[in-house]
Amino acid sequence: MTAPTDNLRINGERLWDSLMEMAKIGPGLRGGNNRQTLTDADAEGRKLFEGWCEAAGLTMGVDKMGTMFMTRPGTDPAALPVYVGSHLDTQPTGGKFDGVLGVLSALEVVRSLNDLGIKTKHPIVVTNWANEEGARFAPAMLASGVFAGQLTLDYAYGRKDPEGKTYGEELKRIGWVGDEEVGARKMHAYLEYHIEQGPILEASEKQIGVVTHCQGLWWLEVTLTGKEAHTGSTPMAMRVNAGLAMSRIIEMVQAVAMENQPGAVGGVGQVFFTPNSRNVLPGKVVFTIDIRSPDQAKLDGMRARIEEEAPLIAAELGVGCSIEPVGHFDPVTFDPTLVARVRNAAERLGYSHMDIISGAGHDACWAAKVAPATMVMCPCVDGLSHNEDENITPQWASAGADVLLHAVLETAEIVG
Ligand code: HGY
Ligand code: MN
Ligand code: MN
Repeated sequence: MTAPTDNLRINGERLWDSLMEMAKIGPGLRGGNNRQTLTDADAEGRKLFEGWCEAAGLTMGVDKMGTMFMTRPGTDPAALPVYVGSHLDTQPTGGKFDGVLGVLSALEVVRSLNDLGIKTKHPIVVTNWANEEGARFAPAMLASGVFAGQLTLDYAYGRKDPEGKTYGEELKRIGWVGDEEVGARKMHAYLEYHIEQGPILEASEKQIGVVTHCQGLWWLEVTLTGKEAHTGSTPMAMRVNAGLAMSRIIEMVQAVAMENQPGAVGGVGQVFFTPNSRNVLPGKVVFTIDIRSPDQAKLDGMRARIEEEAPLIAAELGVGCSIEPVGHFDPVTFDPTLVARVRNAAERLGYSHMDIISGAGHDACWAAKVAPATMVMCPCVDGLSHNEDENITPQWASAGADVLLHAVLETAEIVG
């Protein structure tokens, strides 16, 4: 494959304008976004994206999970497409760039190829994966997980949000149930551009992250059964305190993650108390433990320790405990050929770069199961993400999109 020459760049201003335009949809309370999957805001963002893709001459396909595939034809109709994308859905207090940068940079790659009149042998498919975040419907990367054959469509359709609405119902309600079988599409390769969501690139003063691996993850949903009782008149010795059990289990998760340093993380981001009344001890506490590591043995060892110790901690307080895995993927090694193309592109374009392991999960992790896949990363301010203050500079955004352009072109093969 011949590499493009170093003067090929995307239109950074147009990319930034599109990012700011999309950020107006599903605004958060502090300048970020709340465009959760399958909400009306998500539907509005999808329509904006669809219009932009139509204007760029792309044809749309949608699968039964609601993932959007926008195709730029190649010169060889028999050649499998190069897929380039990420996700437009956000966390409830998300930033403007997590996922969105990858989808709109993929669109910018196509817009730039149109401007430059460049044709490629392989088609290019700009992709917006449904429900990457897993904030409303667990697990994360749900649609790409079904696409990669790791999860079934029925399982995905049945996933419920905290209000008890199912994925299937909500996808139908917003009118985005596609007709394509999920996973029927075959990929020549998959590339994803994403903000790092951590502090490494900024601290190292590098413009580009050459992503070689992604750490693995377990989401363990813990249900603790205590006894509803009056917080005032119930003597301490009589309490069956599920809230106390939860706090001790979270302390244990912290200790297990710290014992597995370096290269392990563990924590809890979501808790539900029932009845969640200030003066009632909870009868039920449900929370999800999120543990991750790039090291398979550490990841599985942490899960085993937590599954063994949590019930013992609960039992000491007379609290019932059940644990259900609700999300998982093993550590991922991205395709060395594609990784080298990203690294060479950064070098050719004169951007500082370093190899990096992704701390966050991405749709690329599941795409890597069915095709050669890799990622490009840019820094983010203070390493902050999943926070409305998430921020990047236009220069960072453009540098990564330039690298994406080059890696995509080398993979899709310039013709003529
Ligand atoms: O959880 C993750 O790593 C991703 O943000 N969905
Ligand atoms: Mn993301
Ligand atoms: Mn995210």
